Amino acid sequence: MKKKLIAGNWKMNGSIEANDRLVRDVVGGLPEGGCQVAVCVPAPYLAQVQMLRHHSALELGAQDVSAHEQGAFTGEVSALMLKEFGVRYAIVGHSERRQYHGESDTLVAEKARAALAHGITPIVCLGETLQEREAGRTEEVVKRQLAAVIHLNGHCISEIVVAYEPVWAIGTGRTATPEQAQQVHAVLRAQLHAATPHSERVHILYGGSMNAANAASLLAQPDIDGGLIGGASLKSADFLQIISAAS
Ligand code: 3PY
Repeated sequence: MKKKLIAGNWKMNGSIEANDRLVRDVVGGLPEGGCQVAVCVPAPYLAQVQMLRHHSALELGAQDVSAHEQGAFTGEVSALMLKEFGVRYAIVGHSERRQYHGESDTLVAEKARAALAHGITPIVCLGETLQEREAGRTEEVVKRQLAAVIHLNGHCISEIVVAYEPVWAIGTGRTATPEQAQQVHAVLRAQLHAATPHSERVHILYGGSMNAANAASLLAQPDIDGGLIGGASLKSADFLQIISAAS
């Protein structure tokens, strides 16, 4: 059975001083032989965290990646650049980027493709809004979002990580119940299964206010293979508690 994956999403938080303390505490508290662990940090801190994690099991992630290889794309960071900093994962399609930066399903799929082309595992985020859930459209929405990624990356779809993040549970303190989350994860697993014989390899993470108190019950669900952790990844004690629940 594959190990679970716990990835922290720091979002736009951190400072050189705070990162130093946080990463040292997390690295120092990682259980031996435990689950896979990563932190997805703001781009300016990649070099610092790459140095701090050195020789530990903590993996490094970015929070976005350009769909382009190089050139006149002011402000963008390419997969090749991330690779030079030892980046293993890149979040793509987080709802905050879909919502505030107008990222479409197609652009998210292109970003996943750019990451995969350089050996970076995209953590593809998808999820429905409250309005869509209340209209009974959850399944249709997440399947559409995943279908775009499968369409463009079908040949290596077993290399991605999927993160189901219901938009109504992001940064709100509201969490999907384990049963609600499992229901959607099972739909996504079935969709992956239809696309690749290696669907069991794909980690399907739950994200959206996963914390130290609710992690164990979410992680006990058969199709929840880990978590993408927002606020709780900024506190080493909470993050380590989630890691321990997944190990
Ligand atoms: C959250 O936990 O709110 C997240 O958005 C994780 O990506």
